[in-house]
Amino acid sequence: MNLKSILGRAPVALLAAALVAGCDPDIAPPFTIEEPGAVEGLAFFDADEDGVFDPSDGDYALSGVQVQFRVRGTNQLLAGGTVTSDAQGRFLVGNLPAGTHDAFIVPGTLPAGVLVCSNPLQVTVEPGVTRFFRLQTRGGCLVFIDVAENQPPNSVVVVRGIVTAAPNQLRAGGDYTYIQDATGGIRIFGSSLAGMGIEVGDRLEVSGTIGLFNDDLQISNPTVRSLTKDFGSVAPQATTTGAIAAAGPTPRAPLQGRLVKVSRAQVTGAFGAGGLNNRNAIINDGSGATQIRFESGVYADPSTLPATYPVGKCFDITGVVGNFRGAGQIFPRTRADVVEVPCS
Ligand SMILES: [Ca+2]
Repeated sequence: MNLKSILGRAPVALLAAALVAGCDPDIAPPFTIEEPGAVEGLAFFDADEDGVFDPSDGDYALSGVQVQFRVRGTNQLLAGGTVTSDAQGRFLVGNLPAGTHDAFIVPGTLPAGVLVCSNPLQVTVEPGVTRFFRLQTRGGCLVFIDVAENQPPNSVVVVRGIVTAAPNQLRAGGDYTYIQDATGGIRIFGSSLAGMGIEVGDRLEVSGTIGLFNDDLQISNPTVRSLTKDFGSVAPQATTTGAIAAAGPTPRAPLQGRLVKVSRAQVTGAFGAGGLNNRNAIINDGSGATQIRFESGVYADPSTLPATYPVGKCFDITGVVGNFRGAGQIFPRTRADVVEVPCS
């Protein structure tokens, strides 16, 4: 015996009391259940992400997409509730009970690189009415940076964050950009961002491919989706050389890709010494040794580095955290990011 058959015979006053006593207000009262309704749908790739199907904007219909209409919040299929889109992307399912149901898009029936950003979607069926249902798919879904970082390699991801290192700061070719959101920071790799006027403090939304380069996590082949000038600032997180070194072997460590500051770090090995690249030196604030690396946008010519930052001197250093094959590094973005301080 289901809820409807119980309540269907209950006095109205009792039913009202039951509803007041805490029944889910989203569930339509059973005595209003009437004739079934229908859903007519259109599955399409929304190239310009405006929610409207317009082939002149590059949108196109998707055939063969299977949609399962289910009892909301469950895996239980509604009778006759499985449909597949036709060559025009259209589908029609009739005889659905009135109410709000889940429309679950069977992921394997979407073409490669096509995503739904929320699955299942909700659709409300009204009695005696054919409801139109836009099944919007996209090339990517905006996620937090820490979610993007944990996607399988070569996944297309969409992230948005405040720029902490602008394209032309770190590398002369303009191919390193760093952004950060509340969950983390990450490098955007690609010179296509240079020349767009992107500056520190802008908010940047990009799509691209997540992956590792020399064990450092980055988003490659970026496409800028939006740029908001002067959005805000990111304060460097105080950290230690030991913490940067400890994060080095873990590409998805929270510190990786973040803007940080270490204080009173002493240069303990000369640039290029001990088999290091001549842009790298060992620094230590007493918590453990890590590397500082000056990229070509900060010093085009690394030959001056040993004299500018000699062994034994101490510096407060702001920069973004990365690693090279597991060795933790801090990358100052400008020469002003490195300030000499007394060692004690
Ligand atoms: Ca569109």
